[in-house]
Amino acid sequence: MKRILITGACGQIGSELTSFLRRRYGAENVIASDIKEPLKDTEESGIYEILDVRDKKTLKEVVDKYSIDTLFHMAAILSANGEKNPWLAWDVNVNGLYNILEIAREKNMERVFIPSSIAAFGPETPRVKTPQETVLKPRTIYGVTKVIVERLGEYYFWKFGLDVRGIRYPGIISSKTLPGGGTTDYAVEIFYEAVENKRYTAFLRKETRLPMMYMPDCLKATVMLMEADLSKLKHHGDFNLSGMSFSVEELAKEIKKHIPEFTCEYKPDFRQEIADSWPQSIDDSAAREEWGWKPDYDLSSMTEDMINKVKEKLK
Ligand code: NAD
Ligand code: AKB
Repeated sequence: MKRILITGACGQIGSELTSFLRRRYGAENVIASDIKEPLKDTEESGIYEILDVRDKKTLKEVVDKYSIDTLFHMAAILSANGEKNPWLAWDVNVNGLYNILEIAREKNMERVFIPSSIAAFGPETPRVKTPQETVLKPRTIYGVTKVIVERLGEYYFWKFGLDVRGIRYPGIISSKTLPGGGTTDYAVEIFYEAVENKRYTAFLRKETRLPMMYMPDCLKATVMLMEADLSKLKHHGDFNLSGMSFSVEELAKEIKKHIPEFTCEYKPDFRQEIADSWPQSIDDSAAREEWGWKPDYDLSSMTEDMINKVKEKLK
């Protein structure tokens, strides 16, 4: 992993991953890209390229210009936005993915990271402690594209020897960049509203329980998997990963411990059906056995840190 290109570097995960990888591997070795104009600190801390992953020609030019040998492909359309525009979700998540895999194959790249999601599961999947090997019959276009990510990545591994790795991320909670149109976004929005207005209206029912993870654990897991010894991996692009699991009401109660005046209302919208088709908790024993995964944050430590960070940000 000498020269890294990140796609989707302005997103919720991409923005923090860029800083994390620049600190770890050297700013000059981590090129950030996105379809958007750069975030201020992403541009100031290293090289930035405007890049649409559906445009294979420009992707190839950027890869050649910086002699890229490793890709972190974070560009995607998430679940809620995907249901509003399934055609765009297919175009970015599948045609973009194909360009990434083809360029990585053509350039004989060392390693490629492509995230999957708990959205790869569906209503027929066991919802509690969802096993590593199970039914993948998602009902969202986003979930369908994530199954394609997993299966096509695995195909390139076996057919062409391309070292493709990936994690089925749970909902990611973070304070730097707002989430980009998913179903788990409530678990970030609630902190901003609690700190600013002491009230929040959730778009999911209070008993809705989903698997979640705090950003420091997400970054740690991503790098741990990318640095893992390939010979120890039995899985490649589809690792289950668990951080914590809570209902909307449990999160609201935890926030109330820090902000006693906080109240939460529940007005479910179209995202409820998506959440109801996803797991409530995840069995990540394969990640623990194959690359030593263990999270640092639980509901209580994440909540305390998020409140402090959001308060600082909104000062
Ligand atoms: P995000 O929506 O916050 O960011 C995605 C970025 O991709 C955006 O900055 C957007 O501008 C960019 N993008 C969109 N179309 C593009 C295109 N055509 N070309 C280049 N860039 C484009 O998403 P995120 O939360 O940072 O997610 C990153 C990855 O992790 C995605 O694959 C997502 O599916 C996966 N994931 C995220 C979560 C989560 O909770 N955040 C959970 C599971 C999986
Ligand atoms: C979403 O809600 O779409 C994402 C995800 C879990 O993949 N956060």
